[in-house]
Amino acid sequence: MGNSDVDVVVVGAGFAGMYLLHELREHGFSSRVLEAGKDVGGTWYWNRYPGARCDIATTDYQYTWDPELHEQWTWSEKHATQPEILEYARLVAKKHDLYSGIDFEVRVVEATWNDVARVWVVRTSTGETIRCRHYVMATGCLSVPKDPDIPGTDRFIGEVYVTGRWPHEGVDFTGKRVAMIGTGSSGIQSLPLIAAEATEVVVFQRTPNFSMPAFNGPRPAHRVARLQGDRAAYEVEARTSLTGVPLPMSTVSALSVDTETAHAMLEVAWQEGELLSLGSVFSDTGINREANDVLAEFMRSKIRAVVKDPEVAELLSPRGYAVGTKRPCMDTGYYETFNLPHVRLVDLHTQPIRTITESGIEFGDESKEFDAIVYATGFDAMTGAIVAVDITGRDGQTLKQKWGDGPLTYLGLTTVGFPNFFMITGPGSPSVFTNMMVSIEQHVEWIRDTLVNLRERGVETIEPTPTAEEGWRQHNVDCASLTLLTETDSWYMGANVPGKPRVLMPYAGGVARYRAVCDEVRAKEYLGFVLEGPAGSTVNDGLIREIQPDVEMVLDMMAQMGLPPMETMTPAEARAFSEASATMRPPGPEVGSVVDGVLPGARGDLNYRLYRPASSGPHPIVVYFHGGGWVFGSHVSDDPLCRALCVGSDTIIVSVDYRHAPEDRFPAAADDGYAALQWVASHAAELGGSADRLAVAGWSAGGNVAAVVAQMARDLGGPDLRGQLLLTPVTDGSHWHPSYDDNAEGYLLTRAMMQWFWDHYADPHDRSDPRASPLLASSLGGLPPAMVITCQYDPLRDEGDAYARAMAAAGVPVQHVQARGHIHTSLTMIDVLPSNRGYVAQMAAGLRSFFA
Ligand code: N01
Repeated sequence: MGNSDVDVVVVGAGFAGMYLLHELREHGFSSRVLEAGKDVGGTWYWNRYPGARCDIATTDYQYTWDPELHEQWTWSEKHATQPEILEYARLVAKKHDLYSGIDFEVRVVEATWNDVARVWVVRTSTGETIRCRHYVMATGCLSVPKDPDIPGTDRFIGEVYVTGRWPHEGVDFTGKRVAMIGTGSSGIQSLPLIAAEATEVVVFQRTPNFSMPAFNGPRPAHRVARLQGDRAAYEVEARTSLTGVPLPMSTVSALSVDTETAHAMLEVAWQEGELLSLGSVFSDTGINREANDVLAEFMRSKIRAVVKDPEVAELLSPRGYAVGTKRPCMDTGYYETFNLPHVRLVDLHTQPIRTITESGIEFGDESKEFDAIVYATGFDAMTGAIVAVDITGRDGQTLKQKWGDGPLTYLGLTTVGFPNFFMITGPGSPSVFTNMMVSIEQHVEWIRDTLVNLRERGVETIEPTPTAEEGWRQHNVDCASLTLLTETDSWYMGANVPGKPRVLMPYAGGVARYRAVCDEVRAKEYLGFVLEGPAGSTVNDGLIREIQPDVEMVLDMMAQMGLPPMETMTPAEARAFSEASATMRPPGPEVGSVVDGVLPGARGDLNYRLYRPASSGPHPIVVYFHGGGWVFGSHVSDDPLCRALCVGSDTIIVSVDYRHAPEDRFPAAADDGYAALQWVASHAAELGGSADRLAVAGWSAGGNVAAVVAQMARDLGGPDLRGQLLLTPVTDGSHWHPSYDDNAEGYLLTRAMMQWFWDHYADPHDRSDPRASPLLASSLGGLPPAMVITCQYDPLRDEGDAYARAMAAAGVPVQHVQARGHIHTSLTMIDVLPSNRGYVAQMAAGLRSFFA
């Protein structure tokens, strides 16, 4: 029995607990590691079913923290077997004397936070009580097999096996009639070997899974070569990848190539036999269902090619959910097994299990006797092992209570109400979406560095703030909503365990982004945490990621391009740059027809582009003004947005150009805008629309023009407008609102750039003219109904918000939409940012509402 008063208690001696023990010792922390099994290895200690292998290649599924291991250990195959991985774990434990720091066959019964002494009090199955400052659950994501939820499981008197708790001495199925329930990774890996021995196997399948052959053999040559060439670079690439395995990022949409080409590309990845390679052939199979269908159909064709009975092949073919939304599997001879005469597949949808009996299983209208039943029915994943221990935090709240509606964590590492409590690869971290070794090492190192940091500063407790935790939950939801993951009932969603809350538990934002977040939290002095010590408490409240994840990706890409700031360009350069950028974006949806024309402006002709819906007219007409700071842009520069608004609102959009600064300064844009509106009103019928259903719309400087034109129409005798749609409009050039400070350097539109626009457009004394600053009009009453959309990370946010509020105060019906996590440009990026779809739909609905 070890010391009963230590710095850290770690639960679990799998790869996470082992590495953490090593690091704690290296950094002078006393610790106890408690492990329920008899040896190290965690999941690889328990999961001994036949055929158990890791399906991440051995080039990647290994520790990187001890470089000597690469010399001292050589993996024999591409995909290591469970015994070999266990041997590796043992070697590491022996080499680093870890066994001496681990108590085996000890379970934690309860762990309770003592807020006075600021320690965790841990009671174990051996009756010992251990006090520790920090308590770490390194219990793994898939360690608690889910309870059997099939009627009659207790009745069966034959042999019963659970894949996740396989007998250490192995099982001989020779001459036996075996029932296998479950067709996830464990079932798929074990079936061929069980069938090789048994006289009869009946596989009970509820949902077929997507599986690809492992093509096991030597380690992947290209990875071995890279490791031998520059191991350090390879490891950095793994840590900054999406999944923890270096893979090229595709830029090719699965929908951009014909089926034959798509299948040829997928075939190359298929032959590689690597779990993550199929999903990285195309850029969009993880986010677009139609693109995913290309991959799904390819995988189904593979099943049909192997399984001889077409009916069985069809039953084995997953349908109705996207590839990757359930954990994909790797197999060796799984589908071939169904060609054997003694193997039968039972589809539980047509022949459900009625009950398990003393001697067999009653299903459909059949009753069959078995000698053994193998449950490959999965785990209470991610949270099961953590809440299995009775963990009580501050104020007597248990973790189980707190997580009643789903796990809540900050970074997947910590949770509010549970000071000095850490989880390794917990819910809210990338964990099971990744190469676990990479994720484990990152978590261990973050916890280690944090404990060292706290000790150096004399801090006794660390606990996240509710704001940070809620922000992290929201960010997880935002990341998940970009994917197809939440559409499927999977164990990722907790959907495999009856009664478990349906929440996507792992973080879907990827390894690189997650690592950057964790590093940033530390660099910002533990943003989102309360630190307490004898010297008092420091509350560093805040949110670590508020920008929509897809917007962030675009910002990262733009940053990598190292473009010069626009305000350092001449207007001509800015115009050329804007036009060149427009050629790279997706075109937007098809509309019924597009007509280009010319109309008279205040001082000469203006180009316009008319977008007509496919439906029959006459339609309402929206006169649209483009963005570009009054300096650049044109009647076609917001083309994708105009198309989306046309299709979504079933209205004609007439996108009108106006004269630009600095050649034509204030009030040229306003005058042209008003002239254009008058012309459209008087030519409505020939444009295919109705003059009595007119509205204006615009984005940014175009939103300014639209707002000004609406005021001019009110004041100068029409035409009557039914509405105004103002997307992140400029409404007040007279002073910088606080959102200029919040987003000064920020997010494509900066304070400096706005300064540049204003300087080109209007003299300072003109900027308080309502034709430049509609917010400053003496009255806002009598304006048409408005929809104003502002974005959280936009210097123009506050003036847009102010305009919406001021119009509402003046009695104008206003729909005010504040786009969370968005930047000035992001709602115009049609078909680039999935997170803007809802807002674009809202804008279209706003237009429809004007004409309802
Ligand atoms: O468990 P699973 P697993 N009646 O949950 C079915 C990792 N792992 O142990 O899909 C009938 O995937 C269930 O059906 P359905 C890996 O991350 C890794 O196989 O819920 N059937 C499903 O078919 C993996 O994803 C490796 O409709 C029932 C199966 O049982 C995770 O562990 C190897 C049922 C369970 O599949 C879990 O894999 C093994 C019921 N009442 C595991 N309840 C490698 O790295 C459940 N099922 C190689």
